[in-house]
Amino acid sequence: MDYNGSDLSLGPRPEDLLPASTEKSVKVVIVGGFGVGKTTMVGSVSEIRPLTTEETMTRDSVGVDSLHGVERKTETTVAMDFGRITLNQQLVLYLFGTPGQQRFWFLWNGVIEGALGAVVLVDTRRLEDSFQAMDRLEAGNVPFVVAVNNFPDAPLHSVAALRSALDLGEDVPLVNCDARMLESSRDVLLTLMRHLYTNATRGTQAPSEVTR
Ligand SMILES: Nc1nc2c(ncn2[C@@H]2O[C@H](COP(=O)(O)OP(=O)(O)OP(=O)(O)O)[C@@H](O)[C@H]2O)c(=O)[nH]1
Ligand SMILES: [Mg+2]
Repeated sequence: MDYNGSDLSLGPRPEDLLPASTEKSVKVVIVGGFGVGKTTMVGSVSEIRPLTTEETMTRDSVGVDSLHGVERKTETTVAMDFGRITLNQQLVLYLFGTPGQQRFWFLWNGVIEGALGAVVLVDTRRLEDSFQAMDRLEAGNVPFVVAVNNFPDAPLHSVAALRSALDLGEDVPLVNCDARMLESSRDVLLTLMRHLYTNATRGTQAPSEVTR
C-alpha cells in the first residue's frame, strides 16, 4: 500500500503548515463511482503531497468492476485519499476521496462523517455508477455538487438531459471539469463553497444555479 507523504519521521515540511491567517477548516469529500477520477482530483488540487491508498488491481476484480472507459487503469483506492487546499487566506479545505469499488464501501460512513459538503464526480459513459454515492449523501444530509469529469470519448449531453438522467434537484449545481487540472478542480470546490453558502443563507437570498 502506498502511503505517499506519510513518512512522519521527517517532520512537517513548510508547505504542510497551515497559514497563520487560517480561521476556518472544512471537511469536503470527493465521491463517485469506480474510476471516475476521485484520486486524480484530490491529487491535482492538493497543496500538500496527497495521502493515497492505491493498490494494484488484481484479476479478482475482473467481472466485478467495469473497466469500460478506463481500460488502462491499474490501481484503485482501497481506503481513502487525503489532501488539503487553502481557498483563501482564511479558509482551508480538507479533502477526502472515497474508494470507488463497492467492496470497500463499508469505509464510507467513516470517511463522510462530519463532512460539510461533497463533490460527486460522474463519468457520462457510466452515469449509473455514481447513483449510489448521491443516495448515500442524501441519506446523510450532506449537500453536494455534481461535477462531470470529461473523458475524451465520453458522449456529450445537454445540461437538461444530464439533470434528468441524474434526477438532480434544481438547486444542485452541475458543472464540467477536468479532474487532472488544478484550476478546474479548484473551480468545482469553489462552486461547492458557493452552494453551501447559498444553503446557509437560504431565505435571505435567491438560490442560484451554476452551470457551465
Ligand atoms: N482523460 C481523462 N482521464 C482522467 C481524468 N481524470 C482521471 N483520469 C484517468 O482516469 C483513471 C481513473 O482515475 P482515478 O483518479 O484513479 O479514479 P478514482 O475515481 O480514484 O478510482 P477508484 O478509486 O478506483 O474508484 C486514471 O487512469 C486517470 O489518469 C480526466 O479528467 N480526463
Ligand atoms: Mg481512487
